[in-house]
Amino acid sequence: MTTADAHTPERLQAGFDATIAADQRIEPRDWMPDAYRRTLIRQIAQHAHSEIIGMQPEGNWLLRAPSLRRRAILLAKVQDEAGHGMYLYAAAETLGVDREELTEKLIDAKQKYSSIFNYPTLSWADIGVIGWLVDGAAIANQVPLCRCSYGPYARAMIRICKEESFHQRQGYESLLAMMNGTDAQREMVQESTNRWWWPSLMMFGPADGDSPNTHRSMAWGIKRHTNDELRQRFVDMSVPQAAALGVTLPDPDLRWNDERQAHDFGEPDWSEFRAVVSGAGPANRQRLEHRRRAHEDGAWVREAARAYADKRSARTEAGA
Ligand code: FAQ
Repeated sequence: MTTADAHTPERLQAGFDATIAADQRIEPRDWMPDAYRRTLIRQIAQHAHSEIIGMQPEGNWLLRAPSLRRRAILLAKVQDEAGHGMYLYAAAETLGVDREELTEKLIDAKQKYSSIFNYPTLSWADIGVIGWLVDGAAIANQVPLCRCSYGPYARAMIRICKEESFHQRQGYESLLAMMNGTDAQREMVQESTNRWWWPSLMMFGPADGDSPNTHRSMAWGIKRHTNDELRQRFVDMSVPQAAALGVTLPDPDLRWNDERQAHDFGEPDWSEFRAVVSGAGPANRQRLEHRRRAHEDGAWVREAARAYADKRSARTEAGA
């Protein structure tokens, strides 16, 4: 076989298919179908944007945390989220897109971010519940992504999941402290759980029958489970945690099904999900406006960094 033969479209596709079938990783230097590249850029960019926008609901409570210890923990968590966004933008860049371009698409509302971050944080209990339920759902969804077929994404996810695990625990621990406090604190935790439960279930995406991307993403080894499988796993995981905490999950249809060895549960309000995803959620406008403003305010930092980099490379060239 000549080198030219090895690069025919059929052979390139066959090489890609063989790598996926052997459950090995595709790396940036490898040939990949355009649709695989596009799907990864879409998912990784949405994921990165979610981490960056996800800093806002919690940032809202940084100056109102009830103690220095709680503030330090929350600050560390929000900083981790910025870091996750950076790892993910870097992973997306290995696919040939530019972080600047992705940021523009986010602030122009041309790319999505997770629906969950379009809900407001109304009480301090929301910070604990975000750790418990939102990070809990993120972990259920993201641990399988550590085995994603695209190497840079899979490797970024390993580190992210370790940090998400700390995020989940700090939230749960903060709720335990409140549940051991006053009646008013217990009511606050229950009220917050009532508001966040259904939006957390929506984080997993539409029901399998309405998910246009799942089938192909699973065939490519990007997603390892369907949206409904992961949602079920999250419900089964959360029920004993809610019981240990002493809160009630706001779903009258939630019960153990012995035959399925899993919990039955009610249907999320999919019309609400569609509204939030299409920009009409309670805080969509506020989140994007805030992000846009932060981007404009940061222009001088980007300019200074560029000028510094230019100066260094000019010096290196002069010295060479
Ligand atoms: N929100 O065909 P599918 C975090 C869109 S990070 C908005 O099922 P797919 C950390 C979907 O993009 C949370 N849009 O799509 C943290 C698609 O639209 P498109 C983010 C959604 O990709 C914690 C359309 O609906 N995590 O929480 C949502 O196969 C605390 C059809 O859907 C990730 O991004 C949604 N919930 O499956 C930070 C994980 N669901 O693009 C701060 C990686 C679906 O065709 C504080 N992503 N859509 O126009 C994934 O696993 C997948 O992309 C899914 C969606 C499962 C989210």
